[in-house]
Amino acid sequence: MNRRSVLASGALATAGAVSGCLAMFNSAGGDADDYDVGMTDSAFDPETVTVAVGDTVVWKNTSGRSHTVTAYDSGLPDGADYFASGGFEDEQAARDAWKRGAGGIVSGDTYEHAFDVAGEYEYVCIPHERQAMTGTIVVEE
Ligand SMILES: [Cu+2]
Repeated sequence: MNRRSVLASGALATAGAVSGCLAMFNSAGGDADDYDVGMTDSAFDPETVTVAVGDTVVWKNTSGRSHTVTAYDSGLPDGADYFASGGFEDEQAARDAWKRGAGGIVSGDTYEHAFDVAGEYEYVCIPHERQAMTGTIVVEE
């Protein structure tokens, strides 16, 4: 089941009032929230999300800092597509781009990726790697 962000709609006006509840849900349940993974100053929230094959995961920068969503080359199931905010082909390209200031998700922005291969996906925020800002997406059949 695929799903689209509703950020562009009027839902944004009420998002602040209910944001305390949003993190409890993920896309697998088809809830009317507008993202699956939020971001604090130095963490993905929640760090682990479980979805079904074909689901789209939406990250939203709910902090005031810029972050990246950058998959580890070594953290993907066999046959899975690489993913990174900025649309880079691999981890090195994403890291090189970040040095030039590209690929970040600014405050309030979203990034999304559809997961078509089952397995576990490990990813990191490049600028906050030293603070262990990492996450896992578990994709189930
Ligand atoms: Cu970060």
